[in-house]
Amino acid sequence: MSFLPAFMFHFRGWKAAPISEPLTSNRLLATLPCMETSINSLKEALKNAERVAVLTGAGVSAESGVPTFRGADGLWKNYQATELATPEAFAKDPELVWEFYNWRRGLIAQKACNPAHTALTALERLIPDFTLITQNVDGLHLLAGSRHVLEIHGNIWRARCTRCGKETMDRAPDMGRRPTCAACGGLLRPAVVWFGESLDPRILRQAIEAAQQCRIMLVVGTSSVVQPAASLAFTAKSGGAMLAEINLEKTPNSDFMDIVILGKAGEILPRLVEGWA
Ligand code: BJW
Ligand code: ZN
Repeated sequence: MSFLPAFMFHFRGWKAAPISEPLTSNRLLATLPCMETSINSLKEALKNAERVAVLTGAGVSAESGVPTFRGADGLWKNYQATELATPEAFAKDPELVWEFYNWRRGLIAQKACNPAHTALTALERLIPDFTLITQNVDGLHLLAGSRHVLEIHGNIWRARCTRCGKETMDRAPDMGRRPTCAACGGLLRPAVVWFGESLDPRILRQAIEAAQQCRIMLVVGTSSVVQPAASLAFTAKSGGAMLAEINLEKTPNSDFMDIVILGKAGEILPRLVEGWA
């Protein structure tokens, strides 16, 4: 059997990403008093903050059923990032890369935003100066109604021409094996940021400014291993911000945080915005 059919079979057989380290009832009980205090402290701090930045990652969409990258069943546990999410991979085999992205587009097209996305739209309405920096390419923050969103790793629903650079938005779940530009006929590529590629300097600059100027940064559902996104928390801290992390598990940045709340984004974030007087 060739590589391609096996690859396709796996894509079709994919299930929603499970939570990598489930909170057992014992663990939840053990952490509950501390977690309650942390949630209340963070909520009070948010009520007094004029400027807030939020950095989100794949964990925010996990409860919508969108696979994460590095969890037990994450994309990069089952597939080589170097074969699918680098410019070299695309140059070598654009059809394989498009197959991967078409599969993900088809999957994400069926998903809806979850209470984590909705809570962040509510937080944006409560905070005078709010910036949502997301590494997610699924577009679910925008679908939920968040307005000031910086998609630092691009958007899976956009494609960019490799010849003329023109970008188009296309929500078709399947773009075909070798989609081409309507303007010049050049080969299209997904308008996402692959490993080894620079982030859009304009968007990155806005993200850095938001991190420098915020009073609180929430870091939600990211493993904090991919740069330069992970460093935005350090930028915020250097500017004097309070850092709070919401994740199922500790990350390499946890020790640097002022508050760490272990739990599901879809459960913790709604609690931060409920009942503001
Ligand atoms: C939940 C949850 C629930 C689950 N509730 N939580 C400095 C040092 C070393 C290396 C580098 C460096 N600077 C740059 C690099 C190279 C590279 C990099 O960072 N490599 C590291 C991995 C080592 N970075 C780059 O190449 C970047 N480019 C760049 O910097 O250009 C200049 C440059 C290049 C080369 C060298 C030096 C400078 C570009 C990075 C692009 C990343 N692209 C991807 C793919 C996007 C397109 C696509 O989707 O196909 O972006 S990779 C993938 O990782 C994706 C994500 O946005 C990104 C981050 O992943 P994320 O969101 O954190 O997801 P996970 O799965 O890792 O974590 C999920 C988390 O959620 C977990 O913690 C769970 O516990 C948690 N969770 N359920 C709460 N319900
Ligand atoms: Zn073109």
